[in-house]
Amino acid sequence: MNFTLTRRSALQGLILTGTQTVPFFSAVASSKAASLRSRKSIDALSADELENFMHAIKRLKERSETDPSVPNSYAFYYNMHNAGPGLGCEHGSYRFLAWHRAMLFYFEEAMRAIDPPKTKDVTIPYWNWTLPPSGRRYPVAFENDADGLRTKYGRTFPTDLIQTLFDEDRTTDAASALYTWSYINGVARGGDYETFAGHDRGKGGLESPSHDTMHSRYVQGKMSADTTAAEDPIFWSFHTFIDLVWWWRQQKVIEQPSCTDCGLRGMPGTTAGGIPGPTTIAQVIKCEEQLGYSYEFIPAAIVSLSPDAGLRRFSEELPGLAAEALKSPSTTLRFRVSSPRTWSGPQKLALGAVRPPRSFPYLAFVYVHPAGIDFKPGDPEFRDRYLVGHFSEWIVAHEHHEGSATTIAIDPRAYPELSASQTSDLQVTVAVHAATNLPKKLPRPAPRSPADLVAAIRADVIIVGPVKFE
Ligand SMILES: [Cu+2]
Repeated sequence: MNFTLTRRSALQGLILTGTQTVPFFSAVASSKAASLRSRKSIDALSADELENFMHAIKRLKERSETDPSVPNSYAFYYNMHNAGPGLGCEHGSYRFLAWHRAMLFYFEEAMRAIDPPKTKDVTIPYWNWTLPPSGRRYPVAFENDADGLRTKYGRTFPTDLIQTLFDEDRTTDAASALYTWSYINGVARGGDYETFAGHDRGKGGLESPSHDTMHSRYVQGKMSADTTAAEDPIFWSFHTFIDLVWWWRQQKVIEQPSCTDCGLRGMPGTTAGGIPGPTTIAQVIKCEEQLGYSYEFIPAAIVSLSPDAGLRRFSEELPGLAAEALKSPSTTLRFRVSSPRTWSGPQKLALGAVRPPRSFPYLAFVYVHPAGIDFKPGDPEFRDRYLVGHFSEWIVAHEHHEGSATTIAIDPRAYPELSASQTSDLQVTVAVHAATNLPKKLPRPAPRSPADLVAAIRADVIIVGPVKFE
């Protein structure tokens, strides 16, 4: 066993072996053939597995009830994430996926250690938020719904356990999934590592828009801001699915970020069970070999990777998202752009300096239409023809506030109306929709009307041009 890996030997290992990783959890790795732990969908758990998971969360919560600073309690772990600028979670960089993978590992270890033997085999179940929910809006296990649970899992659960997974600040309206697996799979398996996972200048394609949108628009409440998100117990299952998507990409390609400082801040270094835990990115690259877990996962659909995959329009790819956003206050930002000289191949539309706001999360849709055509987002035909993409932000109290360019790829073959238009002037209309159900601790109320939103945008500055085809 080698738990005293030095940075030097880790680096040498990386240099010598290229994309291979340094074995870290030798103890875990050596016994993995016998006991590789498995993370399952929360909807696929047996009644006993669900009860043990609920029980572990409940006991962790009880431990922090009188003193939130007690080590290895529920508050201890949510504070690892929610600690605020410069301290807690990593967002907006190549550390995003690795940091959250490490945090989930520590949390899972804490659940297993809290009350064995009942909790000794618990793993964090994931919430596959690309599937229609088993409850009204979430997996039924998170909905404080005794009848729904009995129907799904075949028996009753104690009321206090059911309530353990619920958070009353969440939005609870019935809804279907916003993102399809086809879309997430495209994000996971297309592009290079930086495009997928993030880089030193900002977010990758998994973090934004889908991760951000799910935090602030789908779940809302405490999940809308990085300083409160992990208090909501759905956070752990939500992020375990993010981790699964990275793992899914890794079934095809194993990569490491090219960082010089690969440390992960705030990691305790020792798990609740007393074994060494990861503190660097290099220690969390391979789930099975380094951390001892894998995923039980079957994609929702066999996803075609044919060259025609890029032909889908936004409205076909994410049909629910655009329709859902129309329900909340919105305002538009307009930009004139010159049409590309030729539409002979895919085009990139670059939106300059898209900044995270400080006081409210938003979801924004980008339309490109001939200047003479009215903007009609409520008209499905208009959306189908001219809606080309989206971006979103939740509330992140972090250092990264300079803004970065967001580029949206447009395949002209999917938008014949656009490439056939004779005009050399195009209108880019960005419809900004504010999320409304925000954490109670925020200083300013959420925008509730388009006028509030305009004021909030002025105060916060979301987008500064230029907007142009590249
Ligand atoms: Cu998150």
